[in-house]
Amino acid sequence: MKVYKTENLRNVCLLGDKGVGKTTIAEAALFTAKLTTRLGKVDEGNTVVDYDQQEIDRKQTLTSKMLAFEWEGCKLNLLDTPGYADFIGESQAALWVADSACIVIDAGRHMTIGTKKYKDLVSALGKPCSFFINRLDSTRADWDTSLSQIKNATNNRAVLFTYPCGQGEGFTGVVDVLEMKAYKAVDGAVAEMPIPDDVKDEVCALRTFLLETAAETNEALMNKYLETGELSRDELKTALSQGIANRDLFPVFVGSAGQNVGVNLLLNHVANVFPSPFLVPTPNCKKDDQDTRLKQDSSGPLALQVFKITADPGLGEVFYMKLFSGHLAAGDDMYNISKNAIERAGHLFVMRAKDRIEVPEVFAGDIFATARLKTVAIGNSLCDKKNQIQFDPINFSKPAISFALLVHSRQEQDKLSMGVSKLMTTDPTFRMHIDQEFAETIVSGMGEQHIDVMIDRLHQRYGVKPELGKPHIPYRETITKKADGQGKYKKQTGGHGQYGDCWLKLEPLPRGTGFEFEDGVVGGVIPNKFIPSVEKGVREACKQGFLAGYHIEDIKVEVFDGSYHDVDSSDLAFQVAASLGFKKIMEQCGPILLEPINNVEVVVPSEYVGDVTNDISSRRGRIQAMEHEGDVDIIKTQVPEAELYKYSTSLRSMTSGAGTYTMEFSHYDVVPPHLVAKIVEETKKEKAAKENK
Ligand SMILES: Nc1nc2c(ncn2[C@@H]2O[C@H](COP(=O)(O)OP(=O)(O)OP(=O)(O)O)[C@@H](O)[C@H]2O)c(=O)[nH]1
Ligand SMILES: [Mg+2]
Repeated sequence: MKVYKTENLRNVCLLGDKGVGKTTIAEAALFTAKLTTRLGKVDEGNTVVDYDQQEIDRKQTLTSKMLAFEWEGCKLNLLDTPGYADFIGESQAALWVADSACIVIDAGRHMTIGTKKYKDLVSALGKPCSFFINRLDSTRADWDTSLSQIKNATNNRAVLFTYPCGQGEGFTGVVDVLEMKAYKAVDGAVAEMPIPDDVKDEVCALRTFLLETAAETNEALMNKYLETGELSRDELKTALSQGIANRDLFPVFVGSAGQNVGVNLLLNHVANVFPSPFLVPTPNCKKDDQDTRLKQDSSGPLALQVFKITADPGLGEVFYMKLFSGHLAAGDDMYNISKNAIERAGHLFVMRAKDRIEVPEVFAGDIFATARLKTVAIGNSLCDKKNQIQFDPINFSKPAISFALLVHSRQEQDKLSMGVSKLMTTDPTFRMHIDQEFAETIVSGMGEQHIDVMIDRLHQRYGVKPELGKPHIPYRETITKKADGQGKYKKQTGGHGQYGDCWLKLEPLPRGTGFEFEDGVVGGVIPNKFIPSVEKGVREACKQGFLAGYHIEDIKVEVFDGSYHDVDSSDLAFQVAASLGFKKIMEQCGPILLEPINNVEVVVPSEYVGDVTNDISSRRGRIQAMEHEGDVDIIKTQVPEAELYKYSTSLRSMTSGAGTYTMEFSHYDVVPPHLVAKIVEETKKEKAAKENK
């Protein structure tokens, strides 16, 4: 492949709801560019793009793919992404480095809530955006409805660049509005055909509208258009590119990727009209302590950002980067500002799904991959050490669901820890931590399907298959009443005996205080050296719990009296005495169970508010506030953590995938009495099962 300069690069990210045909478009693009000899089908598991076995088995895209190919004098980097919400991190990273998005819509389903979410992602980054209304051949196709919804979503700035000839069973082809040429598919290959009479008038009117739109971008162009009624190709191209780059214009394409109709025209316009990286500024970065956005220009300073890491059986880790500014040749040094380390760019590759094509150099705006880097993580910025530029971190959604991973041996645990940390380097939406209290490995991800895919990967790549469990709820215990009493430990077993005796007073403290210990002993009835032993015994007993084995908190313990023996008293004897006494006194202190309560903020389209709030109530949640913003509602609520297991899945099914939520720990509160017995019993059963293992 030739080396391409900035003006001839086009980085387009295909986004859209699951199953709308993104991968089929990418596949049709490769076939049209004669890089494959047949049109791959997702259903038949023979696509170049969804090459991973997990993708073939599930018939869906799981990770973003970069597809570099040459078209009309340009290098197109198409980025195919997964549509299923669990894998949104892949879409977020791909969009970050793209210079425009193409949102794919199913002409039978229109702007679904999932589609709107992707549209919002593009708007939030201020990137140029186009649409492809796909599946025009399907019986449910109604492209007019799709188009009017797109117009609504873009403040009426969406314009058809291609026009369909019929739809459903009557779908025969697509017309290029600018070129006034029509195309159909013959055995999957693109063939020209005459423009059908019944669409001619409409296409002419659209062409005039496009010319007027282009002419309106500047006065000289408008004057020329008014005088001659035409614009040159270059004038049209420049004006439309600028309009798209400024988000004044949202091109809309139509077609059937399944039949390979309309994809060639999308590629033509991407090459000829879509903005080159020159017209699209970089993400925000810090340069000389100032926030700025750079021009994507090869004569600018070296500035790269890593957006994706994959594991390759031959190469090890493969690092995908965008060269946002400057020029990079194989063998050049790069300074990883995020890690303060120099890295060398060895071989540079342009990627086409899993195929690597080596190139000697890359220019600003290009996306490429390299290997054998030592310090680089997703989001890291690389630059010249003497001219430091650090990009903002890539916006990834926060994990929404957690599970415990259970294995049965030390050896499996080692494999698990290693596998999970490797997977974490390739997926920033997959996290792990060890819960010290229960000695559990807890993983978090975007949803059940995400976790399921990760478990499969752990099995396939690292040979460990953990079971998924519900993470333990870190309940706590506390007391409601004051009480005091004696703890005494006396043992005479011939020779040296054991003697410890202490009087303890227990009293409740305000929620969140923790543990306090007071030495109220006077007159040396317990020698000073044994007071820490009493405290240690009490603390140990607090850890062991009283009702159900959970930590006892928000309690004050005072040792106020006792006795000792010159020979038999020891550190251990006082620890045991304190612990025994503590447990005895607890019975009179009205012990209760506390549970963690989380602040949960749910964002849903207004039509689902009723269902979501009812569901929150059934989860013992308390609504704190409701806010209305545009067509969504924000519900602020507090819900016990125990009721939030798999909440992301329920919320998604309740809201057709549109609802999102964030949560964080708020405080501990009393478990309602009718639930205590059940929790105590479950905990005891679990303990017994653990001991029997
Ligand atoms: N009839 C018809 N079917 C299509 C068309 N495009 C795609 N399909 C089918 O729709 C299904 C989903 O297509 P994909 O290309 O996998 O969709 P996707 O958007 O990549 O899906 P995800 O990767 O899950 O987000 C497959 O069965 C395709 O064969 C089309 O133009 N017409
Ligand atoms: Mg796909």
